[in-house]
Amino acid sequence: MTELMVSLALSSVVALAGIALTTVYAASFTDQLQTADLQENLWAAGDILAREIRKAGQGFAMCPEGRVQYWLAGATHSTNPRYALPPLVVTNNRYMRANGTFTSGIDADGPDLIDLYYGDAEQMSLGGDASLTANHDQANAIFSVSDVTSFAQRDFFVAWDPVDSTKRCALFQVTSINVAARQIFHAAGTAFPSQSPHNPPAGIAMDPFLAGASYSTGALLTRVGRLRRVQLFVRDPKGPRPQLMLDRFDRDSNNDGIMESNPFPVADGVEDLQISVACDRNGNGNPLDLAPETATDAQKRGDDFFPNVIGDLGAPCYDAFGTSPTRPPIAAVRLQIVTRTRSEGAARYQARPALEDRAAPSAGATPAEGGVGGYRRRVQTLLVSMRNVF
Ligand SMILES: [Ca+2]
Ligand SMILES: [Ca+2]
Ligand SMILES: [Ca+2]
Ligand SMILES: [Ca+2]
Repeated sequence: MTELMVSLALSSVVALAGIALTTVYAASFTDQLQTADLQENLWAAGDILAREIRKAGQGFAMCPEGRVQYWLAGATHSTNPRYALPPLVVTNNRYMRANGTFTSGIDADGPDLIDLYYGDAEQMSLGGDASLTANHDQANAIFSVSDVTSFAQRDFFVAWDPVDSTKRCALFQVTSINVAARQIFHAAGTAFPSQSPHNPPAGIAMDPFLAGASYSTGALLTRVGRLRRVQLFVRDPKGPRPQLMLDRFDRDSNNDGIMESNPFPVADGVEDLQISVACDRNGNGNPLDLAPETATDAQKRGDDFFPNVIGDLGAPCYDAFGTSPTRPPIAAVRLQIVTRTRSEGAARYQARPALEDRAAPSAGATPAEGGVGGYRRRVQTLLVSMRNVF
């Protein structure tokens, strides 16, 4: 009997020890996994963002300051000639809620969203330039060129004049090709693809980006291929499962030539994405005047980065549809990314840090909202210079 009790007691001790050991081991293993995820998600998010941002403006580098006039589908004749395609557009405080809808954009406490526009590199490498053999027939939407073999219906292309710098770049979409006559058509309208919503109606003056009515013999058409729009943003930043999302706008379900949203997650645990852009806004010739860490808010309001402090001075760069073409182009983008662990551990960690123009969470914030709690966090800062914009 005594032997049995001793034996039972011993096996209980052994079993308990086994359970305790397993629990400790599991906690440590989960902790290691979460820490690895935290770092991997941070690298993944930074890598994807930097790679996409470097592509912004690809295909338009020959245009003065990377600017190309673009007919924004649905806009009116009076406003449209003022549009140029911005390689990069940052929307401050805009993110996707857990239910898939977006904040209004005036939320004063959230991650930022970025839109990028560029030509598809693979497509571009297939073809070179074609030069005009006659003046642009704008009334009939015809470009007569030396060679049409590298162009295809639906391709985007840039018209520009390497000799006459007063004639800026403009973006068109091929609606049909007459191979025998070597003519490229750019009909405007909504019957895609025989008409394109991205083409200006015939007879529209392209000022202020074109000083003259249109392009003359000798001007060039450069093939862009597919026009890409890529959007990156955070989903559910204050909820249980924050993620970095990417949208390629690569779906056209109703075949109207206007690409539709189709977002998917690219990195887990991304809780904040703060973006500020720089151009030579203070006019000293240096597009990257950085405020030092010790700078006051007033000094950061005067530096080249925007918006890197609460109440920063108004958008100074060429950074959105319809902004003045006299504004300097964006020279660099600064990204600040925060990742957090998937679940809360027993230990208590610091709150989400204040970054750029986003303040630290308020004292009453829950751990998921960024407050003090069991989520571990990591921060990365990246400075990406623009490769295709001058
Ligand atoms: Ca911001
Ligand atoms: Ca569509
Ligand atoms: Ca400067
Ligand atoms: Ca600033």
